[in-house]
Amino acid sequence: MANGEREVGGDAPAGGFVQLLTPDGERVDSVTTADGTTYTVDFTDEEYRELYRDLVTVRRLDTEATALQRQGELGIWASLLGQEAAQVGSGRALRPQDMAFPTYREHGVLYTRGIDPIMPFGLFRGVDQGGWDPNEFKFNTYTIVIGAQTLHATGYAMGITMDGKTGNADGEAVIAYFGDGATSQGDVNEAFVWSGVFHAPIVFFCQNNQYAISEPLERQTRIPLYRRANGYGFPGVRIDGNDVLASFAVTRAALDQARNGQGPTLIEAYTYRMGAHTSSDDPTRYRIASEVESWKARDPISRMKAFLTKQQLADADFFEDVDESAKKLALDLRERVLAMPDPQPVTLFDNVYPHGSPEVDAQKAEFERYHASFEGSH
Ligand SMILES: Cc1ncc(C[n+]2csc(CCOP(=O)(O)OP(=O)(O)O)c2C)c(N)n1
Ligand SMILES: [Mg+2]
Repeated sequence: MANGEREVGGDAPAGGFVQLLTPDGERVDSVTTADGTTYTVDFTDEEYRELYRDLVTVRRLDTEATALQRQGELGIWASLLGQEAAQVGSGRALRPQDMAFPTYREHGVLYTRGIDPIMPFGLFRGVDQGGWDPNEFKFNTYTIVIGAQTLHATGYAMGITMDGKTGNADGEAVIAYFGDGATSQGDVNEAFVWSGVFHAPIVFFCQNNQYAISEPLERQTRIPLYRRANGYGFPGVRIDGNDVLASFAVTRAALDQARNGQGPTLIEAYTYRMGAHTSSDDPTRYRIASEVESWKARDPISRMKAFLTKQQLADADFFEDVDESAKKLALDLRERVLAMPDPQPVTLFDNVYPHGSPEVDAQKAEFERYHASFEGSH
């Protein structure tokens, strides 16, 4: 079926998208897009169950983070609520050697890379830089500057090509995450140009959650975002971003093409930000409740649960076990966040340059003297 002809239960945007699991939990065997590519998945029963576990776990961790922020334990939180399938599906589609470049909302992808979920919490609590070793986990640090990571990812993808690490089935590939709003940034345009021209081994994964803070999608584009890719000379595919199977299938295929030397792909994951932009935002000021309600019916987790139940792949005990272990992880996370030590103010100057700098050292010394001047005073 052509991408342009597909209508799925009235929930597909005009122009259609790749969907392998309907909101009611019905499995679509395969989808063939207008360019003749057929997408499907071939999971074992256990793999289906594990995907469900991932979805529930990342949502539970996110819920805990939102609660921590509301209790004053985090300065800010950028919730992934509603975007679990886009993130878990694409994250699990990465092969171990693939490198990911996230924004600030990719907690679900981070989880699939095997990073301890505590890692970004220092950043949101304001007690450290929120870092991990990008090379160890093949997951770059969070980027707040909208769109900037698409350029970093493009440079990295061109670099691994020059290093001879691509061009075969075992090669490396790169994925860059960004939002619908980011597509209006110059950086993303430049990343598309360079990747297209240099045939870089990269997948651009755009989570179109319909908003850039308060700005709706129609303020970013007159055409569906995935069609932008045509202008840069590489394929664009739109997927149901609330379908973990479609997210896996299309990302896996695009990454494999990239590693085989067939150049970039733009994936538009059509989804919805169910929560606020961040905990500092009040979405009731710019969107109506009925819109949020209509997206609840397309929830990524309930459709997977419906599928597992209908196919008799899981029973009540399984679902209870998943909920319980997710809760345990979340409560453990909470305890560890509360126990994070406050940093000494002077550590602000650490890690500015890898090998130090006389200027920064001088500023640090002055800062220490200044703080010492308060000693003994009240
Ligand atoms: C270069 C730059 N400009 C502006 C901002 C402020 N800002 C933070 S998030 C955001 C909206 C991003 O929207 P989108 O790309 O759709 O991602 P989403 O937050 O919806 O995941 C903006 C404008 C920023 N962080 N960086
Ligand atoms: Mg957005």
